[in-house]
Amino acid sequence: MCSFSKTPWLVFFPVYLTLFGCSQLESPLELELHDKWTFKSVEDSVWRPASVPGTIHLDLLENGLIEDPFYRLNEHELQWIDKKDWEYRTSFHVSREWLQKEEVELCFDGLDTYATIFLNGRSIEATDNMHRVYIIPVKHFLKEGENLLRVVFDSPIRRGIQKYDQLGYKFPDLGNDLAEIGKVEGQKQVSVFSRKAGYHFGWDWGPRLVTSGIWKSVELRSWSGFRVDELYVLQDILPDRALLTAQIQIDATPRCNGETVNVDVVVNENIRASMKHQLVAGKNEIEVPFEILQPKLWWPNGLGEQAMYNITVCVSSDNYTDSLKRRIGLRTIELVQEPDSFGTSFYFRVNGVPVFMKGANYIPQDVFLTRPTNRNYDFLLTSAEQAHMNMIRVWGGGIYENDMFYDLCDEKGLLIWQDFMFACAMYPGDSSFVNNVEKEAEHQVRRLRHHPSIALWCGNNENLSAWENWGWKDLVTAEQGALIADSMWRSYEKVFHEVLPGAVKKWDESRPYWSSSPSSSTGVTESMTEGDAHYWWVWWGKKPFENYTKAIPRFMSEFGFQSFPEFSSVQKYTASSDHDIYSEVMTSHQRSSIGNETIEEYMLRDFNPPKDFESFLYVSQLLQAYGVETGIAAHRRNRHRCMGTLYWQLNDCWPVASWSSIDYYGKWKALHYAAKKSFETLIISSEIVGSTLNIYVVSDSLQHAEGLLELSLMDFEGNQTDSWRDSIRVLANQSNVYFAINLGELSSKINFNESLLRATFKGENQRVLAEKYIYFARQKDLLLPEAKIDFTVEVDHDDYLLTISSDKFAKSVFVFANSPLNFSDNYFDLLPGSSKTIRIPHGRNTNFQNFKNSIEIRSLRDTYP
Ligand code: BMA
Repeated sequence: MCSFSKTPWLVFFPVYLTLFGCSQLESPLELELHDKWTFKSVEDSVWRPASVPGTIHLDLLENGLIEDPFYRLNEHELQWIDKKDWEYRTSFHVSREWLQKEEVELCFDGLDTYATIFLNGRSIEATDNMHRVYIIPVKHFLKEGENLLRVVFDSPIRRGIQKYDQLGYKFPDLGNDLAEIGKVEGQKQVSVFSRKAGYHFGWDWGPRLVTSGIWKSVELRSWSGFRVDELYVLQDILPDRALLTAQIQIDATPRCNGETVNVDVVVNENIRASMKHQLVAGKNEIEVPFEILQPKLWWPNGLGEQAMYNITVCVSSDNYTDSLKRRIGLRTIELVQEPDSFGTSFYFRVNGVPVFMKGANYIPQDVFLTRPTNRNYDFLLTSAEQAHMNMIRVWGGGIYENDMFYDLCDEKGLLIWQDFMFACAMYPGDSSFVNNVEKEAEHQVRRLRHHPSIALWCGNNENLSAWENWGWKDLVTAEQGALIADSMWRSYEKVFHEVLPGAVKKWDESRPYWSSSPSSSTGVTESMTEGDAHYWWVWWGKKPFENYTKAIPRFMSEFGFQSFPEFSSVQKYTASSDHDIYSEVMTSHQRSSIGNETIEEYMLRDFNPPKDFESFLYVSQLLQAYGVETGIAAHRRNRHRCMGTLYWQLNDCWPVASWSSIDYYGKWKALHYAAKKSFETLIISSEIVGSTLNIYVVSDSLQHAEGLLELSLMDFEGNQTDSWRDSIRVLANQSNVYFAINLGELSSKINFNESLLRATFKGENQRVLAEKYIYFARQKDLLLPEAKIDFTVEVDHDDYLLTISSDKFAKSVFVFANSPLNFSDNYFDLLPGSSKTIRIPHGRNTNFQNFKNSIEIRSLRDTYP
């Protein structure tokens, strides 16, 4: 579908017929043009089958012309693809009925990126922005019978170089700097000129594979009379009713000038408001007020239901009819920035309630954007929901996601921090660039504003920090002169302080606009006392994880640490001879300039050196989980100051060592299991201050919780040394210390290296509401016993139930089983003499015996030499 999603007429038609009895009316026609496409390089003569939507690399792969770009070093061999021009063509049949319509248009939902479109040999459009929709009136180019459609893509590199040469100066651009592989353009920075996903040019977690192609759907549409172009619902939510206004746009042809149409607003299946309107030729803008009494509100994940309403507008005249549907949620959202004792707050208030945001940063799921299926989208966002996230940040170096992504976020209660697609670079500000951005912003804001999940629009990712704090301004001034530096900053101001906020104000006024992440206000770099922060002193600055407990911002929109994918994933993109983190293949699938050495350095601070490659991968995941959960817990404990924690990053776009919590193949890393626990509504957390161990209970619930806090001190053999109990009332939406223990007193009773404190908060009927094992020594100093770990498996409907038991304490128990699906828990600690049952969905075609035979269990102790 084009810029909006229309009601499939066949679905809506029966309802409409029953409601209004308008069977003879003429409605718009739509035809998807996804068949019979072929492609070739412009200088070639052989046409080969192509997929639309698709991308050049996948077409070459499908035709056996290239090897899997993600396997071993194949990416390096494929850098010729983006230096060539490619063309695609198809033919389609047009009947007389189509040509009798007053308007016929060809609609490209997405072209990547420099395309010239030819219809029956005539050039009808040239494009230069993959984030825009192109709608071309084609009635006069079409003929009855077969029509030939051809799309020629210029090399994005060549077009970038042309722009660079015109301008003659260099824009700082991190993405482009990162990608050494395949760069023929020397020092010329080309990616910033193209309105194309920045990560295609390489990133510190992604390959350099610069695609071209018809990456979204193509459609022929025709209509006569009028068409409903837009429906947007303005909301004013009062305690007992929602006062709504349907803003409707109707496009009418001269034939309908002066004709009266009937406009009905339908909520779910009931007409709520009707009016008559006299059309004028061209655009008609109509507002229809209506109400929903006792509205069900839409809530973020964890706080309530995600109630949604289908709003349909039906417009009909004596001869024509059309309709358009939106699925909306009723809720208020505010970004609250008020002076307080720390500086200025930065939090989201949803339906009047301050909500602590828990989540992660999202990048595109594949470098080849047409590859992820609906199931992949559902899997990833379900994984976020299962980890109790309530916010995802769509990062600015990728794409504005497809409709399904936002529909799923609406359904799962995942709020979206939506960046505009600008990241880690300075961009041009000439009028053609700015115009292009204006059109992109209008299209995307109008497309996405219907979704209750969209919480905030953000101008860019890190452009401001890079300019002000990473030395870019000084570098440009020194290398290219103050005039060029000034002009770069003016371009920045034009795009991020004028054009983008202007588009949000015009099309989506109720939503906040934030000019750059991180920043403390418009044009002012980040601070720990206001705005949002990206804290990279851990990782880039090599500071200890403990720094997360000291550096508490108002809203943490990025922080993170890398790990490797698990061994079964690494096996998919390597040969066994590559199994060394410094092998050529493994280093090629590690794009951070400081990646392996940083993982190793941090690992030795907290863990013993792992005995082999496989153990290294596993310990790297434990390390990442430990680091990030330290940060999450600190942010949540300090929720009076910091009201959000979004770690970097949720997912991967190819198989690689990265900051992700879910690898490219969908395997949850230790971090994802840890995030699931750390983001629970109620958590127990601890902090040592001086010689006191403070036990916190943090609650994101809107209700207080009464219960018993039980603390049990034990050694690794299972002997209980001490215990405490206290009845407590955990206050709603707060973090507080509910118990304190003097460590000095403990030291006489236990050996810190072989003891732990089990803290449990129990509600009615002994139900465990939160639980945490607290350790007193670094993991490498724990005297882990050699535990005997056993398991049994049984089948329970669609799941396998795996019960794992251990005679002694076992740390970070990792279960591997031959299943593409993730488990209810993994990488968990087992208390001495205890057992734990985890659930593993068995998916399709899994044979019980094979599954059982595939099970392997390891714990941290097994990685010691
Ligand atoms: C963040 C992101 C990305 C980058 C990541 C890891 O700040 O915005 O640009 O991949 O750091 O370095």
